[in-house]
Amino acid sequence: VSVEKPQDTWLVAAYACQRRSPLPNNNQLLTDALETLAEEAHFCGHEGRSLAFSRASSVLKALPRTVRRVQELDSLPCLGEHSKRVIQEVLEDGTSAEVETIRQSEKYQAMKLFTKIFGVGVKTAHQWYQEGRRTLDDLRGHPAQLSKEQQAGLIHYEDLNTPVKRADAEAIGQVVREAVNKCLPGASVTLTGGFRRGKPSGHDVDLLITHPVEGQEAGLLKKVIACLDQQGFLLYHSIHRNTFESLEDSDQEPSSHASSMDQYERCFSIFCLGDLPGDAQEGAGAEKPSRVRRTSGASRFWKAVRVDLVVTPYSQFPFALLGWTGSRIFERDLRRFAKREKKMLLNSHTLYHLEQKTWMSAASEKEIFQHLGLEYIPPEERNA
Ligand code: DCP
Ligand code: MG
Repeated sequence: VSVEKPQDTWLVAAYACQRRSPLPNNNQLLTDALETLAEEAHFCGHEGRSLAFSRASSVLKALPRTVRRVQELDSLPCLGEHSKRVIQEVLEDGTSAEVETIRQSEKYQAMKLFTKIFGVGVKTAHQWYQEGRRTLDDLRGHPAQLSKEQQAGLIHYEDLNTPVKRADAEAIGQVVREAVNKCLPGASVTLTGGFRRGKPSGHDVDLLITHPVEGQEAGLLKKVIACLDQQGFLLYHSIHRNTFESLEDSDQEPSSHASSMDQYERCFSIFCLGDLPGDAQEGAGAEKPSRVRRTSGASRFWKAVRVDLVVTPYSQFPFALLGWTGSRIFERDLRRFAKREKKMLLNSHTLYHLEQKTWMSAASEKEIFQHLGLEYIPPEERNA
């Protein structure tokens, strides 16, 4: 009589902020398929459906090895019938007919093309699609209908859709650090977003700026931008004012709307990443002074890179750092966990206890995890 060895089952927590999701992702073929479905649902305005596919994908990113059979997934949370069917198809055939049909569809391709333009969201992309536009040239023909941001996005479309390498992100971080320190000695610049999670490349460079003396950071962003612009680093920039009211000073409760957009003073910019000054090349597209360092590419000696600069008061810095490190699903589940399991509101500024009606301060990310009763997950394991 043989005793059947119980099948190894994976124990995976339901909230992404309770899971460790290191790189690399061992199930990329499956997560790519599920993320296409999530994206398609998002393009159609079906946010709940989109989130369900994103969550299914995220769960697979926590698995320590590649899935071979769909039965291995029985113990996992967040996997609905539809996701499982697609996973099974990909495991058996290497591809899912439903996913391939979406990828080939005219609408998906146009929406993808348009939403990859800096400054274009799903709403605008959809409107253009309805108007019968399909290509970037269809848009270039009507520049007056585009915002300044979108115009810059179109001009630099190819560069901005080429992954940014870590070395380039660090070079830009250093340039910003020098400018920041010239404007305000003692201020710090922290590389966040996907690069802080250890990703080797990303779509942009996310930088947080703060100063240990609260209040010193006021007015800093304008000066830093002027300094960078003067040196020829900026191809485009737009500053957005801080609209976050200090709620601690009022008796108002924070909005329970789980907004993912914070209200720090920030600058959306496009950087010019190129050769060191002095190597300036003649002709061939070297219209812009080049600064950071030489990048590959034969005919041109600079490239455009999206950079977000965000300024935070020191006391809010740990919340900003936690909120800007991501991943998106990790952030979403942190906020959902806080609200549903702990009756607390978390955003990129603060943590508020809804029942005790108190604000919870934190000097580090670790303290925020502690307030939430969560095990600390380092940035490298937040790739949910
Ligand atoms: N973020 C968020 N919700 C948003 C926008 C951003 O929670 N609506 C947070 C989580 C992201 C981080 O900010 O991880 C940075 O945003 P990015 O879009 O730059 O995302 P990543 O840096 O993770 O990805 P990429 O490597 O593509 O830049
Ligand atoms: Mg990023």
